[in-house]
Formats: sequence, C-alpha cells, structure tokens
Amino acid sequence: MTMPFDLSLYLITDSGLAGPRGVVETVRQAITGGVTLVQLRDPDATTRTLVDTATALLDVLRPYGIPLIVNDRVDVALAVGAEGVHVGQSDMPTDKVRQLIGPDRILGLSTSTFEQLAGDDLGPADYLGIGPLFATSTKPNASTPIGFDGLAAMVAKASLPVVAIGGIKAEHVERALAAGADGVSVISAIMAAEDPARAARDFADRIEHFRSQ
Ligand code: 3NM
Repeated sequence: MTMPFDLSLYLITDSGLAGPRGVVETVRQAITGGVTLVQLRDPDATTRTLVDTATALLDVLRPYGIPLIVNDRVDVALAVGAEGVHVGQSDMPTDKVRQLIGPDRILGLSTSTFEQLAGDDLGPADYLGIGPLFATSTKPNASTPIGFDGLAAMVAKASLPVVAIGGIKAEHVERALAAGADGVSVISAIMAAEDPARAARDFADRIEHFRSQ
C-alpha cells in the first residue's frame, strides 16, 4: 500500500529559478506557506548534486512530514530513501519503477494526451500529472497547452488522482480545482518568487477557500 500523500500544493524544484537563494532554502521557505508535496527535478544536474540536494531536502521536509518525490531518477530516490518517484512518458516504464521502489513509495506519471491516459503505464502509478495547462517557459518541450476545458475532459477520464501542471499561477487555483484536479503543481510561481513563503501561502489559501465553499 502506497503511503499517504496530498497533491494539493505540489512544488517542483528548479535550480535556475531558485537562483542564488538555492533550491533547499527556497523549499525551506515555501513549505512554511503550505506546500504539501515536493519534487526534486533537475534534468541537468550531476548524480552527486542530485544526491546531495535530495539529502538536504529530506532534512528540511521530514520534520513537516512532507514527502519528497524524485523526478525520473529511481536510483537517486532509492539511494537517499525518498518517498517517491515521478516519471514522464519517455522515462522508465512504471511497472519497472514499481518493481524497483516497492509497494509503499509514491509513483507519479506525467500524461498529456487521452491516449496516454488509457495506457498500461497507469496501472502501477499512484497519481497523474496532467498538463501543460498553459504554455510555460519552464519546460520548453512541453506539449500543446490543454486549458481548463482540456483539463476537465482529461480528469473525467483519469482513473487516478490528478495534479494539474504548466504555467499555473495562484489565480488559476479555483478553476483548476473546479475542473476536477486534486491539486496544482507549480515551479516558477513559487521557485522564482521574491518571497516563496508568501507565494505558497497565496496558493494554499485559495485551495483552502475553494474547498470550504
Ligand atoms: N511538466 P511552471 S509543464 C515540469 O506538462 C513540467 O508535463 C509539464 O513549470 C507537463 O509551473 C512543466 O513554471 C513545467 O510553468 C511547469
């Protein structure tokens, strides 16, 4: 059984956008604003840097009980004892990832088409990232944006919890959740914010407000 996790406000790291403040310090600040899940993502980093950053992130996240998900790198996740792995369509197939990480760790999968939503890869996954909701410069090779209507249509077909991703700002929270997403996944709007705690709190407040209605 996969350990419990909360997709509500899912922060993904970006070392470039964090700038001189650094990824670990940015995450440290952001979690005080209400982040519920953190993914270490740095496709260009060396393995050593990933291991060091993941270890430092675990030190920051563990006292809050916030799980750490490692993007793509199953080996790094296992080496540091992270709580999960997130893979894309061209990464390791989810059945192989599940074999390696065992039944308890969290496994996420990125999907951007209806065809992918119907694929065998969903079976071993615990949640889906669906996007991009909007065009984003953070992932230049992302697919065509799906918008709120596309998100709603895809969520309706999804058999797993969904986190929306791509170009999401705080003002999009209500419509993303109204489209059926279980949460929002954010890079630039928090990682590049002057005040990551305040930026995260803006998201978290809107999520709470939406759910209290
Ligand atoms: N994956 P920002 S969009 C990492 O559509 C990533 O699968 C996407 O960054 C997908 O919040 C994206 O700065 C980048 O737009 C999201």
